[in-house]
Amino acid sequence: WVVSLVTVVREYMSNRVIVSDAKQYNHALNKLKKKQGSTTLSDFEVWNLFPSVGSKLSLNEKLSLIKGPDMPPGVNGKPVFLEKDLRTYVVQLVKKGWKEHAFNEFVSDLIPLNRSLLDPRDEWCKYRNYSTQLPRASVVICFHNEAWSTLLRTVHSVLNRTPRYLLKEIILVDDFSNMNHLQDPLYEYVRKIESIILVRTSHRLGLVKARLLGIKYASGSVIVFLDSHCECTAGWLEPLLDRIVQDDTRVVSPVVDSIHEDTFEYVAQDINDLRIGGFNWNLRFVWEGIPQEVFSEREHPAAPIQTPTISGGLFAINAKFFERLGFYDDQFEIWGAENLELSFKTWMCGGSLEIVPCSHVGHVFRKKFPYRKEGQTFRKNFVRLAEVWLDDYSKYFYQRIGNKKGNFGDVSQRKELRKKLNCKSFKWYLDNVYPQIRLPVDDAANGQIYHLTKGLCLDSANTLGNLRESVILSKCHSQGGNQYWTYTKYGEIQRDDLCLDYILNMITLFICRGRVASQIWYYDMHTKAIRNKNSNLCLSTAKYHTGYKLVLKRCLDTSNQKWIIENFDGK
Ligand code: LR7
Ligand code: MN
Repeated sequence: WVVSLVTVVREYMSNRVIVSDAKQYNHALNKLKKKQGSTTLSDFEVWNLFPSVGSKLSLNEKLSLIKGPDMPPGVNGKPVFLEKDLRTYVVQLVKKGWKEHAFNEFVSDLIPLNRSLLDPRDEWCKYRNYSTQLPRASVVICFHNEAWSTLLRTVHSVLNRTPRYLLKEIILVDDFSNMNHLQDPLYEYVRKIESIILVRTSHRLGLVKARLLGIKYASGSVIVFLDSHCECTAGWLEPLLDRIVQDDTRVVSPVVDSIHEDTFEYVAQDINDLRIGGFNWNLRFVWEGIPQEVFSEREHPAAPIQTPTISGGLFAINAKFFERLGFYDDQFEIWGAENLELSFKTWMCGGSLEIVPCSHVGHVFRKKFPYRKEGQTFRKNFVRLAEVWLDDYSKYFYQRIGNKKGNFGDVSQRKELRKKLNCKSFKWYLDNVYPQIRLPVDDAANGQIYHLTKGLCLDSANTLGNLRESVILSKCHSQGGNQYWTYTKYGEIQRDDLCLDYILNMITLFICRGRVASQIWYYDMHTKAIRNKNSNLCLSTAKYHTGYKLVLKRCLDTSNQKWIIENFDGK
């Protein structure tokens, strides 16, 4: 790839932890101090100094928009609520932010770039003695059209909460953004900050190739990756580096806390109810609880814990070890699969994965991706992953995508790498690292469930929490995915650990509850009816002006109650 612009600026080297480094900011700060004849500024005054690019509103206007007394907005990670009755042009600004970023950019812009956060660490963490030989880290942050305030808050949180001697540099990789604030204004802003390298790609690389590019500029012996909408908390880096200095084949992840997409509240995970990483047979990363056996053997809830997978965005890895693992598959496009690739190969090729609960980093979780078109699946990435690492288990993934692999390119080099590194089998990984995995039930029927004549399939986007309309009827597409079901020999209709359920008069997906009657569905091969055991009602189509809906009705052997469960042989 061609790099169009590289800037390394080390204007003022100093050992102090810099609170906020933009020249413009310091200049304004000094001016204000002089004017007031004081040396300290209130939080409020500091907040007022930050130019907010997103909303060009006056201070008074801003103040009038925000509910509640907290100043500056978002202080200590608190949520920011907007007043109910906003002027039309403000409503428009808020809408625009949501549309462009799928989070509340307007609110984010109201919060200082260097806002304070509470220390989310357990007391146990604060008395740890970390190695005196901690390595230095290069922090790589890739972004495509990120909002100004989330990107720079990520950067400032690193600068503010990382001891200088541990931070080699921050590498910002701009993956061909076209938003104005990320052009000259970003360059002007970061060039005044010591130890920031801004790399821009000359065409859209996608997150994996952008990371590979960032790695080339990393000179620290450890590389830390962050998404471009994160906030690091006190002492986040030391415990990660400490695990790596003890064993450089460890790949370690902080606890990923949540920054609310609407209010930007920082919500720390309770480490007594810690989540670790798993995956499902769509090859998507999922969060899971800690298995009981592991839980009871732990030294302390804040002690590092091994995990089958990591979420992929926030982690630290020894640069040499990463190189030995062949970094990432460089044919991965835009988004997805690299997290599991790294997870599988770390375990299979001699390393290990850990979550370190003494390290907390927040991330803005969002429900959709602004850069992703509806229906775009990045299938190629997942097929490449399955081809290289899953051995015979790849069949479970292929069933999920209707066995349509598409053109996934050449994977021979990645297979060679696996051989050269003498990596263990996927079976070994499942048996030893992820024994709690749910294997698809082989003796059940797997596939679509569709109406006999209407060409409509049971379809669910699989989101727990949205009971109403979580299961719908849509045109059959034979691509697996949201129309892929498992009909077990006990009569459950499942998707991973969720079961088709009839509760509160709603047909929905709910956690499988051990074969309760509301989750048992009898299929009659002759009448083709699907009858719910608890209610004794049958699945039916019902016509509405918006199209067909899935409902339960008294069993009457009518044409709207005739279904086919694919691959069901009557057993
Ligand atoms: O073309 C692109 N170029 C980019 O540089 C597309 C994205 N990106 C950047 C983007 O600006 C962001 O900083 O890549 C980063 C990840 O993209 P997100 O934040 O839009 O997606 P995400 O939060 O769902 O990403 C999760 O899954 C991805 C799969 O490829 C990556 O592994 C992300 O790093 C991962 N994020 C996390 O693990 C954060 C923890 C939350 C979880 C789960
Ligand atoms: Mn993200």
